Amino acid sequence: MKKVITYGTFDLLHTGHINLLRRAKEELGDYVIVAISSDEFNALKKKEAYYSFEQRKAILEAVRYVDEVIVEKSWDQKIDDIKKHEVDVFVMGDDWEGKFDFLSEHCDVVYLPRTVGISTTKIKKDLNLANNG
Ligand code: C2G
Repeated sequence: MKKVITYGTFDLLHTGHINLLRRAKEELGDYVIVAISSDEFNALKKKEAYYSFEQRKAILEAVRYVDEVIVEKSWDQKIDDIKKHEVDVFVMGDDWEGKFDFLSEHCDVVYLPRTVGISTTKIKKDLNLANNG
């Protein structure tokens, strides 16, 4: 079994997230683990998620491409996660290109093109405009 892991907040789940998860499952391996940022870690990332960790976890667990959801609590847990879960491939969108190359000692590191034109920030902005004219 080829295991893939990815990390993120995954708030207001959208097709950009889904495209990454689908490619992880269909192209990179056959078991996909998603490490979802806790609410506390989001604060460290200066990100405020609309959905709580529990809600984001429940949503991701319902995605057909996701086999397991774990929590991301810090920047420093990736190597331990890779070892503990016997991960073969680490994947992120290419907005992170190069940032996690140090993991290549432990597993393959893949950066996939981000889906253009969609983001949680854009969704919030568009909704705000729609509501406030
Ligand atoms: N993504 C994408 N296309 C988009 C938007 C997001 O491919 N249009 C990808 C990102 O590149 C990332 C994943 O979806 O790989 C999750 O995105 P975020 O929730 O924004 O993740 P981020 O806040 O960047 O957290 O330790 C790593 C961090 O937790 C990453």
